Amino acid sequence: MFRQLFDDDSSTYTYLLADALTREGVVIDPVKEQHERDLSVIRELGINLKYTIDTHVHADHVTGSGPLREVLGAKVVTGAATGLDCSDVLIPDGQPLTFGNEVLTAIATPGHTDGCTSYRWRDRLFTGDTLLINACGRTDFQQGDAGRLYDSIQRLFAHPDETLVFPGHDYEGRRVSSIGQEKALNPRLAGKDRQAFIDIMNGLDLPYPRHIDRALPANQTCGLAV
Ligand SMILES: N[C@@H](CCC(=O)N[C@@H](CS)C(=O)NCC(=O)O)C(=O)O
Ligand SMILES: [Fe+2]
Repeated sequence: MFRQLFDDDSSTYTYLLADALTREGVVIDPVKEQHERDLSVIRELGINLKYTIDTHVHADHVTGSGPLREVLGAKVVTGAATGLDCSDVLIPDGQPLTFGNEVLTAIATPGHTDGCTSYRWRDRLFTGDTLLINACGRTDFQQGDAGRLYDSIQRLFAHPDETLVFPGHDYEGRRVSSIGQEKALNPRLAGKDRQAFIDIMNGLDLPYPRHIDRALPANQTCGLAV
């Protein structure tokens, strides 16, 4: 079972994955403001939520993970390098997470933040903000490091071209891409070497995220205190 949900305010994608036989499932990157929506989808599909996973400590919205743990008893999963006290599972690179007969595998992909983690499930990758469609997460705050991000994206690019890419955000309504498409078309990466990528990232000059001052402290407690 698979659903891609969207938060309009932060342009965040939330993913719900479940094993159709056992109904055990996981959610990736829930948004606190969408808590009631997420609960109703989970209940409508009869999913027993085992894990709520944050691909990283978000700067642009408050996570819904803590609230989902409170109501449903799911365990909160974040990348080992986040070091978050509120996390139940600090997942290292390569570690599998099982739900029913399904397996999701963590891939440490630092660069946008140092704790960023992507996940592979079947034919698809959930890339968080490491790899966005025709773009990637910024590297100008939260321990951002363009060189590390380039190296992490190369690990994602090592997957077969037909692997689907489900990003953490899209600001232009695109929902899914593939490794082959991003290799060929992503303007920051296609035909660019590591130094060219670093130069592009260091020259982006993006505006300060609207919700960062409230999101970062709230996400240190997995979204429970705002
Ligand atoms: N305009 C948005 C921007 C948020 C933002 O900076 N998002 C981060 C991800 S947490 C990013 O990397 N965005 C990439 C981009 O804007 O190109 C806001 O203010 O919330
Ligand atoms: Fe982010």
